[in-house]
Amino acid sequence: MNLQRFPRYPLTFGPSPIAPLKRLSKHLGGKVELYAKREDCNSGLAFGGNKTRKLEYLIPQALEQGCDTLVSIGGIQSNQTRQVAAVAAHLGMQCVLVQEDWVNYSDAVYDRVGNIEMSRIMGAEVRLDEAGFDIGIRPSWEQALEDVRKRGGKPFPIPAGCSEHPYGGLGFVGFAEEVRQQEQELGFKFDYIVVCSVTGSTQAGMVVGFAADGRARRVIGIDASAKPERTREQILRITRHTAELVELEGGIADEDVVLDTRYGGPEYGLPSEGTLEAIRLCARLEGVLTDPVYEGKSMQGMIDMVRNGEFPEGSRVLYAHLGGVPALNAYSYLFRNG
Ligand code: 1AC
Repeated sequence: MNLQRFPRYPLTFGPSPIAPLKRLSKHLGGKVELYAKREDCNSGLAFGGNKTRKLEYLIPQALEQGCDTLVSIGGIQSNQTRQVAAVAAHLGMQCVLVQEDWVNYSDAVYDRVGNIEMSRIMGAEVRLDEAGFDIGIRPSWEQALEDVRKRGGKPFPIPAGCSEHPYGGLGFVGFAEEVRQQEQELGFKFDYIVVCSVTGSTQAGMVVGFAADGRARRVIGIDASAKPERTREQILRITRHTAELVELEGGIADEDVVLDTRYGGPEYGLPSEGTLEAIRLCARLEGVLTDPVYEGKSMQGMIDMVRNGEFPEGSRVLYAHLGGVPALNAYSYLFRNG
């Protein structure tokens, strides 16, 4: 596998920490050891997160092409757009963000707090758009690119979640390599890796990265799109493309993409009672916060699988915390009583 040939612009602190979730593991019966890899603490740029790791492989292209404006898209409480805004500010670039109406939810200040608030503070031009949830390429985003060109700028296109960008999967190939190094220091290997999936490139990169040591199917994606067929198709496509880019030996089979569809509902961006219970449980036992859109759903999935005995006794499970927490403020009503 050859990731090294791709230039990387450092935006993260370095390897993100791996911390045991001791009290949660004990609470769930102590037969499975849970750990978290903290992508939510991976950078000093507006709290970082999984997109910051991905952007490390996109930004060299933006710089090489002489682009002056990063243009991206997501929902109103998108983590992607917040991280793109932070990177643009950090590099002295302009930023245009399309924020579509992906979530059927409106806390009083849903479009003013959390991620979108931070993007505005960091100077991004934020465009609200009424279109609903869709992880594909969107006319609103293409229009934003065109508008930047018309006003004489040079846009660099960054699709939702970085996922449809040809290099969108590379960052999480690097994640797997980083985990392998950390495993050497820890003296053991993880049996499973649990990750939230919506637009697909986080899981795709991991599948490629862990395929290199035979663990592709140990990457358990938890769908949070509530449209899992589309998400699965996109993960598989990005996985195959990324595998080719890094010259992974052995290729990728359909079965290498494992996507659990039990926890994504009721809709993208809306938590179930089970999601809320998982968020509170992890927060109260570990002081680790998750959110109703992304990591609350993967936390719910992991907890449920431990409770159901779906991980063999003695397994070590690595939960990838991707950094969705800034959206929490936008869901304050759900937590008004804790
Ligand atoms: C859905 C890509 C996504 C975001 O933050 O906008 N994770």
